[in-house]
Amino acid sequence: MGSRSLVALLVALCACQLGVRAAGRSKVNPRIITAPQGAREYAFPRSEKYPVFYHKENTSAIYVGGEGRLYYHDFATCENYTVDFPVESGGQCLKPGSPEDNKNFITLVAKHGDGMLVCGTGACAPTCWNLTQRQKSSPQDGRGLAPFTPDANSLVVVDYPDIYSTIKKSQQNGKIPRFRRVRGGGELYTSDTVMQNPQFVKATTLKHDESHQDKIYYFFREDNPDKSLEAPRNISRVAQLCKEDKGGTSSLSASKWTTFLKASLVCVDPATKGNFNWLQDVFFVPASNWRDSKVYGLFTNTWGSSAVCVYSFGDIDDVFRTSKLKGYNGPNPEIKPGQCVSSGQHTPSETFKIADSHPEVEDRVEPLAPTRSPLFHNKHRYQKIGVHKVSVREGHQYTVLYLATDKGSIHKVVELPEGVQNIMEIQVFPRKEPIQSMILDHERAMLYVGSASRVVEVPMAMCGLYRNNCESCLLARDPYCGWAGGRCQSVYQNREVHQNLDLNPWQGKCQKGEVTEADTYQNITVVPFSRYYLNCPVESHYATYNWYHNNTLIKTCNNTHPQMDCFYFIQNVSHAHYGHYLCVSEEDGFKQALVKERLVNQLRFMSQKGRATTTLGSWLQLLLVVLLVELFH
Ligand SMILES: *[C@@H]1O[C@H](CO)[C@@H](O)[C@H](O)[C@H]1NC(C)=O
Ligand SMILES: *[C@@H]1O[C@H](CO)[C@@H](O)[C@H](O)[C@H]1NC(C)=O
Ligand SMILES: *[C@@H]1O[C@H](CO)[C@@H](O)[C@H](O)[C@H]1NC(C)=O
Ligand SMILES: *[C@@H]1O[C@H](CO)[C@@H](O)[C@H](O)[C@H]1NC(C)=O
Ligand SMILES: *[C@@H]1O[C@H](CO)[C@@H](O)[C@H](O)[C@H]1NC(C)=O
Ligand SMILES: *[C@@H]1O[C@H](CO)[C@@H](O)[C@H](O)[C@H]1NC(C)=O
Ligand SMILES: *[C@@H]1O[C@H](CO)[C@@H](O)[C@H](O)[C@H]1NC(C)=O
Ligand SMILES: CC(=O)N[C@H]1CO[C@H](CO)[C@@H](O)[C@@H]1O
Repeated sequence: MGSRSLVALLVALCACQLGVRAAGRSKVNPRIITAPQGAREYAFPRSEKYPVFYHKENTSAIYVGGEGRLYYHDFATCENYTVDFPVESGGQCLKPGSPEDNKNFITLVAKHGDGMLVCGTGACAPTCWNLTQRQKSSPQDGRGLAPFTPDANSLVVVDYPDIYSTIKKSQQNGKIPRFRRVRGGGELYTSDTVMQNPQFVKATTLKHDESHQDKIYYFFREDNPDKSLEAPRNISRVAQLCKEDKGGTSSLSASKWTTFLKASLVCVDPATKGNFNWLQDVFFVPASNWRDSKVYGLFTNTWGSSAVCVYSFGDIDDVFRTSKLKGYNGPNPEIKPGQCVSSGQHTPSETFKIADSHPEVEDRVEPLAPTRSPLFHNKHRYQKIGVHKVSVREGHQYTVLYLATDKGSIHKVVELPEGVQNIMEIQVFPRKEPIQSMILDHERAMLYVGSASRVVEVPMAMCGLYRNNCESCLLARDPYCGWAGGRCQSVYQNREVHQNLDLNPWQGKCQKGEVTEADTYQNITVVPFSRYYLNCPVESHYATYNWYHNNTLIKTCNNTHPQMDCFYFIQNVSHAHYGHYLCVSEEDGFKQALVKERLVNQLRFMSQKGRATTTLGSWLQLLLVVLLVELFH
């Protein structure tokens, strides 16, 4: 940690001793943020190989499940404690191979009723505990809720009192993965023939208009039954189940879901026909009408590019309700496959038989109308997605995507009227540690980002980065920030800030009367008929630098040489040359005002302020420029 970061420690409100990498160092070009402003860090006492994270919305605390131990840390109050969860009964590993088998890795920390549910591998004897007020209950059998050894393909959804899980209940290998209801309204599982080698991504429950229509949706990848060479090997899917499913009526089907259907998810770029077939992560965005609830799907392709496709649950429901079943040409029974029956009823066995042998619908789920194409795609290999809605003045709402890269950083991508814009890269961890978890607190506008060694709480609004510079504040097009009272403020502090999120040009907004900005332009007096140059420091080869005079573009520097700054020469200063000059850098859509100079006519200015004419320093600079120009010719 550099000395400047140490200074920043003093700024932190909370006196937690452990490293708070806050505020302070902001690079000159804050497109890449290495020390997120206002971020707070909690480093675990020891590093954890398979950490799991739980954060309750609108609190400032995080729970971390590690090996045999649960950590609790409150970023606001510094309250912290640990609860030990040792292996209870010596373990039951059949083939104790790796020493890891003899440990209790916590794999689930979730809210359940009034308390918490904590489950772990228990050395091949999955075990759960209730945790209330730091007190753990006696251990319970956790089979189906925790795996026997840490397993990446396990998904558990707690929708109290129901719990759904994809974790196998027996230690024997070779079991086909299933999606189960393991707690609540009776145990059910998926037929072994309805999915081919599934890899589960995420699941959610969704309330429909009537409670017997409530559904569970889960997203997964599976092997493509089409084995032709040009077909992708993996296929991304959404599956539906009725929450009130009671299983079949025969002894063979009594414990099987009878309302399972699956559909393919399409995410294809229409311009290149590029197919993003590998579903990496999803994020659910609820709406007051369930049909408008959305799922943001993050897809990658074999070349390591990513795309985000957005689907509505209304469209997903339409596909399941109206599509033909793939390969089924017989008549439809009265209760159609996938249809939820009234509370307390069973799906007729005729319906179940058809659905069980034809679990896939023919129609595919396409992204939102009207474009039915990806929201965007780019060359990064993203791992996780989070979506936050930020409300700004006049009731407008903007959608901000947080995308975790495979290099320990997070991209902040804003949906703007003309398309998405990547406005910031936040390097969360000092040594590019992989991001294991990214949790959003929508209410408090915070991100909780976890690695194997720490959790960092990062505010979504980091407006101080824009250096209290009106142009930078507006140019950034960060919906969390705006200009008011001479400062770049967060919309959570002041809803009435000025922003630049619509399609209107930003030029001039900073001089408008209502924007009470201290005139931060540096006044420079220049003699008429003299030579003058304006110098904009080049901070990045990849950036483009633009000089504006009275809000009109006058010069662009591209592919800039690192030693060669972006100059603008005025051979012979005339009246038209006076006024406001602004240099703006732009990199990956991130714009920032770097130099602001106001050229004033010496004679007039002297009479007003009596300030000195062009200083010796600027004459020396000019000399240097002339020399440099000569050198490079
Ligand atoms: C944990 O809490 C104690 C007080 O209970 C405090 O002294 C300590 O600094 C806290 N540790 C962290 C890492 O915040
Ligand atoms: C979040 O917490 C704050 C303070 O504890 C409270 O005032 C607010 O109502 C809470 N918001 C929600 C949506 O629960
Ligand atoms: C744990 O909590 C759940 C729900 O709150 C309850 O049903 C269960 O009986 C509890 N188990 C123990 C052992 O306390
Ligand atoms: C530059 O001059 C203008 C007009 O005289 C004045 O309002 C402004 O404060 C000056 N700016 C600086 C940075 O001194
Ligand atoms: C600058 O412009 C003025 C008027 O246009 C002209 O008289 C003068 O010779 C010019 N000076 C130089 C150095 O070109
Ligand atoms: C600068 O580069 C951008 C992107 O490479 C290009 O669109 C633009 O036309 C270039 N401008 C100039 C003046 O070369
Ligand atoms: C720019 O503005 C200054 C002062 O507002 C004025 O003197 C000058 O003529 C303007 N120049 C152009 C090209 O608009
Ligand atoms: C990207 C990709 O092709 N991933 C998987 C597709 O499915 C096969 C077989 O299940 C896996 O081996 C690949 O890793």
